[in-house]
Amino acid sequence: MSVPIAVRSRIEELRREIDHHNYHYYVRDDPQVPDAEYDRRWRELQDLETRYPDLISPESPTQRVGGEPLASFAEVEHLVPMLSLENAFDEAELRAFDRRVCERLGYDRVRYLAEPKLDGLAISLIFEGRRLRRAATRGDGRRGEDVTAQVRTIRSVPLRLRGEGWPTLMEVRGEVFLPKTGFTAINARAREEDGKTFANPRNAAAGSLRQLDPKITAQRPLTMFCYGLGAVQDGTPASTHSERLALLKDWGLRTSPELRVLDGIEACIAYHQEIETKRDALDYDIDGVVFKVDSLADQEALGFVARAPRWAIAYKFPAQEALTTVEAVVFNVGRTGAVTPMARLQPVFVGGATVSNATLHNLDEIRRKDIRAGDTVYIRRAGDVIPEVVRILPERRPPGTEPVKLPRSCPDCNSPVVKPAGEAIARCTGGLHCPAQRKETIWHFAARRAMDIEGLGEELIEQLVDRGMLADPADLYTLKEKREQLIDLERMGKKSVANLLTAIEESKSTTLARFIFALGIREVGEATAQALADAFPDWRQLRKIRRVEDLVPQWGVKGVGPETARAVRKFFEDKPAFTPKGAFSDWLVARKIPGVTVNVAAALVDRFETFQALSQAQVDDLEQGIKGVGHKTARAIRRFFEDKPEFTPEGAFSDWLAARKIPGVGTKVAAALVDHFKTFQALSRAQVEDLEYRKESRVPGVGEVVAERIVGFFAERRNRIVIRRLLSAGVHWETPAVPAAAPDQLPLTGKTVVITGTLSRSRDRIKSALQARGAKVTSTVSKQTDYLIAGADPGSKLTKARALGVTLVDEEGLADLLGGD
Ligand code: 0OX
Repeated sequence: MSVPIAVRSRIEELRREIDHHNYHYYVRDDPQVPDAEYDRRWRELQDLETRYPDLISPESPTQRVGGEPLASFAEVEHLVPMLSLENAFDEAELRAFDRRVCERLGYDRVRYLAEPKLDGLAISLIFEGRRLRRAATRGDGRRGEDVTAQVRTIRSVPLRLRGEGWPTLMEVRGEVFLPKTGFTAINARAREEDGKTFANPRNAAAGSLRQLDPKITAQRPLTMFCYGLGAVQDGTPASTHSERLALLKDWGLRTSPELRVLDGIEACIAYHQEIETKRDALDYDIDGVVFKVDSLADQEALGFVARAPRWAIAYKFPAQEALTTVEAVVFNVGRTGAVTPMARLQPVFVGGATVSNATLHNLDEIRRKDIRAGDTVYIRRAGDVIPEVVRILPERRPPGTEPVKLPRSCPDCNSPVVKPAGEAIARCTGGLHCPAQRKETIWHFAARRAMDIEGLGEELIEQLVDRGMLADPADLYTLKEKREQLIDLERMGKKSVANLLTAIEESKSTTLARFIFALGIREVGEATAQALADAFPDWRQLRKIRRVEDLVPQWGVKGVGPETARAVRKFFEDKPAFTPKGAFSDWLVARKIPGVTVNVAAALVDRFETFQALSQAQVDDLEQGIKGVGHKTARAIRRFFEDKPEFTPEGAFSDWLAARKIPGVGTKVAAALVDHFKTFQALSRAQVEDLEYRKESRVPGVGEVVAERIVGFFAERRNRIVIRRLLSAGVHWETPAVPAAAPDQLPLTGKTVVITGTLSRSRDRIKSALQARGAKVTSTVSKQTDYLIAGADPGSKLTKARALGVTLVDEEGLADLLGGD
């Protein structure tokens, strides 16, 4: 196919542009165009290459990921062996290196090139002219593995060099690695997919590069910093290592952004310190700093010993990982009540310090890593981060170890510890009185959005608690009796003590919502506290709450969904025949007495009529003329009754119901229905809405979980004591005029209200306003409904209400109903 010249040059132009943007994006970290611009060019190039496949060349940016998975990696020989580095582990060793270099060269001081030592994989690239021809792993230094297809997927490795003046052939040496952020992302994905995660970025980089299928490598955000050259043919003149690296950078290879040329050893020591401080902030793992004599002539003069050059050294940081054993797993309670596990370790020197504790984060993490007391573990201490257990060595686990268990009660206050299903964190329920949580509780209580005690900051609370002057929020109101002690506190002048005491006094006058929020009930934020205060303007009603249902009322029967509810309703609409005898008969069948079939049961009930009579019947009586009952069945029945089976009319009713084969009604649901409605009559009259199980929150934002927290909080005797002390110290708020009255005297007591359609206020708000006035708010219109509050687009509820003659109320009418509120 003939290709128009214009297409040829457009393709070349697009490739150049894309290479250029890749270079700025991946090598210089400095994107030049928005992603969309880049994508547009990319798509155009792809389109043209699809239309003119003859023009596809291996150097095209679209061809980074190509080819089939390899069967194995081919072994290749390096043109010049890849050397290794001598190590220095302390300053003295580094100084000794510098002395040796100076002596051999006959100088007082030497210029060094310095850069961080990457913890990745050493790779050698071969460029012929501008073209990348081969990439190989270090291997044993002489021979490595051909990973060209894999390395071509690394965006910061150019397939064609930029600029000009490249040698006819050169080996570029550098380190391929995975940035920390990429490592986190890969592991997050692996955790979701198959749970097999990498222990560290180095392993992840190695695992990614050693993929026979380059398509997999392409999905890993690997990158490469280049730090030197191997073989060079017809090289460009450069007299120093740093000039060489500058050339590599101009040609589009990535070099370390931390590269520095330093004059003399003192500068090297300072640089090492500087990088160590920076270490955690770098987005890649490093394990030291490399120093190289900068002058190439001096490098040559120094030469090699064994496989290591005399002109370079790695000054390593203290190891961040070490092996030790877990002596015990203990639990600590944090300021917020979080109960967190810690490993007590056989002390070990790691990352420059002795470590004897490591965080275990939470129980799920312990399970995931399967950590037990007695295990040998890798621990990691990076910078200022709390040491953590990386993994265990299963092969070193001694016999008789036990999985870690969560303590049942708080180690600090003995209150129960709970771990809600689906949450990682276990918590102490001690709330207001747990010593571990004191500071946080008091701080929250005094916060601006809570009781708003000005001048009571974290630091002061810390001091007051540490000196035993405060143990819970109620103690704040007796602080005035300790005025002298307060003045003793550091930095507390008389005036600030007076100010603090005034602020505490003033905080007594508050609002109910603030007070509820200040109690620090878990999950009860400001909005929920406000909603609770609206729904329970009378605090005593809230305080009395003992059951989740008081906050989240339930209707209908558990286990009955809408379809079952309709099926039950339909069943009873057909007026099924129900007699106590029939029920008794079904009860008998359900007992599964050998030989007692439906017919036999019916015959037995026909003959004996009552449970009493049948239960006393002897084998002889049973055998006499009952159709289908032989001696064996008669004895089985007798034996059954000798065990004194429990018989109740409800039980029989329930068995009757279960035997009716109503869709969705098995023995469990039947029992629940009977338990709820008790009699046939009541159940047969139940409407779908009486049957269907629903729960509805009475207070916006308070679902079952929050309700459980509230119930749990008030159930704790010690919390109630603190509250009583707060109130008797004089904490008070204004109770709104409306419903301070007893519930049976509220304006809407006894009225049942249904809300439908769209109204100007949220349904939840209207509902709580109605409830605050004593109304019962339900969700379905029935004969019991007194008012239907109908907003815009009311739907079927309005039709039903009209049919039943229910009073209809619009927005305006609602305002009247709420007494102009
Ligand atoms: C690194 C690194 C490793 C190689 C042999 C002589 C000098 N891991 O970051 N090696 C070298 O150079 C050595 N430089 C580095 N930056």
